[in-house]
Amino acid sequence: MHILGHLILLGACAALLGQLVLAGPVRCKPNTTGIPMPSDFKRYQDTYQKNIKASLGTQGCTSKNIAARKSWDEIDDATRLDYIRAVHCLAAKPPKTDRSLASGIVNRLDDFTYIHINQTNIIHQSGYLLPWHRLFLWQIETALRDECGYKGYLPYWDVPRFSDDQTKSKVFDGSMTSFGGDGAFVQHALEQIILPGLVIANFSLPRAPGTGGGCVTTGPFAAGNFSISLGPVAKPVIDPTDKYGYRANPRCLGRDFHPGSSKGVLTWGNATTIVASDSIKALRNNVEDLWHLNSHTFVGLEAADPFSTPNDPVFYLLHAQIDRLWAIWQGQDLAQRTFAIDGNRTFLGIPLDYAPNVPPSLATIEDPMDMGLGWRPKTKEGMPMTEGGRCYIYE
Ligand SMILES: *[C@@H]1O[C@H](CO)[C@@H](O)[C@H](O)[C@H]1NC(C)=O
Ligand SMILES: *[C@@H]1O[C@H](CO)[C@@H](O)[C@H](O)[C@H]1NC(C)=O
Ligand SMILES: *[C@@H]1O[C@H](CO)[C@@H](O)[C@H](O)[C@H]1NC(C)=O
Ligand SMILES: *[C@@H]1O[C@H](CO)[C@@H](O)[C@H](O)[C@H]1NC(C)=O
Ligand SMILES: *[C@@H]1O[C@H](CO)[C@@H](O)[C@H](O)[C@H]1NC(C)=O
Ligand SMILES: *[C@@H]1O[C@H](CO)[C@@H](O)[C@H](O)[C@H]1NC(C)=O
Ligand SMILES: [Cu+2]
Repeated sequence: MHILGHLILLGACAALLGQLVLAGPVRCKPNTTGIPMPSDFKRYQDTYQKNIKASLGTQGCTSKNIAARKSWDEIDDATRLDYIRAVHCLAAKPPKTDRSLASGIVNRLDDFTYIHINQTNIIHQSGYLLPWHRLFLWQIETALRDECGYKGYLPYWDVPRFSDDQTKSKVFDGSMTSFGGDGAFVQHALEQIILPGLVIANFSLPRAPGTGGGCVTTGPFAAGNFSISLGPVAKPVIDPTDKYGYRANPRCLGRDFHPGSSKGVLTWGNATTIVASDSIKALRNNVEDLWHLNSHTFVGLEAADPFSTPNDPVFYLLHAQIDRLWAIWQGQDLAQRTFAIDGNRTFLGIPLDYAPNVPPSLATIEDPMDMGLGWRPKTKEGMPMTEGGRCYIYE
């Protein structure tokens, strides 16, 4: 290693030593994987962290108890294994949702997938996208900790750091401390998938074939050791007797990686564009157009079904990244941005087929959201990061 390498390593270790000198043996493990965070993105992240820390002290959220949500690539293997264990634990627990709502609900994870299906046409391409998913993430983080003894907090998938090749991330490296890799390759063609429930009959989106298409074969959620039941919902042909895939359909977890949706797309450049958005309208459009769809499309198959996407356990890390980008944007000016909202009350403002005559209208922060299991918070409850029981910061 040349002199500059030593200096950078020393810097990282010195910073670590400063924090951990009393906590036992120090391992100076530099970040050697992926594309380093560029200084312009880091400036936004630093401002967000500084402003959040300066805002603490009210409502029981303090610098002492604030939870740190970290990159999956920056937590240790023991924490990764504990997280994966807790996901399997929820998969082995009975559901809390009334099965008369969806007979295919099998386990505690399906409670989450069910309400996401039920709310899909309200919480995507709408004003509720960000606050609804923020509370959704908090609910599963709480369930993993309180019901399954997970000791850490929700990690995020460090998407832009691995945009060139996501299989270099510990999220998708196929090891037992990852979420497994791509699905097995299955020959398949481009399809039009229909999104049920919108008043535009057979509203459809194209779904291109990727590099997999079959069952995940590696890691802790591989076929044979993990199965899913609800969905798929968005399909080339909708069965009118099971429009939302609520009947049991036990199957493996499938994936269909689309490297082209990541390389040159889910980049630090686009992440920076998002956090640098100058209005809530620009922020929401940038999140949707540059990031949200593309990150789901990258994983593909189950994760790319807009309704039943939480069937793939990596969903929660994918959305933690989106929540992080929103958090960094909010954190540039907490007073002006925490409660900023933009967007319709339904998917692209399209009326729903059970309310075809309701005209498009704009979401407000007073609107109730349906989080499932009877919890109907106002939208504004899903917006702050350090109030109302939420108390976390992205590192
Ligand atoms: C690695 O990078 C992360 C940011 O992604 C940072 O929080 C962490 O401190 C870095 N670790 C080291 C050892 O430099
Ligand atoms: C969502 O669930 C409610 C019951 O809580 C039901 O009335 C409604 O039809 C469901 N919507 C969809 C799209 O499944
Ligand atoms: C397989 O799944 C079970 C629970 O379904 C879990 O306890 C176990 O740790 C998993 N094994 C592996 C190798 O992932
Ligand atoms: C929608 O698609 C179904 C098949 O999935 C077909 O039977 C029906 O005619 C289509 N409806 C319209 C309005 O195109
Ligand atoms: C941002 O993503 C778009 C595709 O959504 C891509 O065309 C563009 O090159 C990306 N920009 C950067 C700076 O990576
Ligand atoms: C709301 O929906 C209408 C009708 O689809 C659309 O023209 C408008 O652009 C939407 N507004 C927002 C902010 O999405
Ligand atoms: Cu969603």
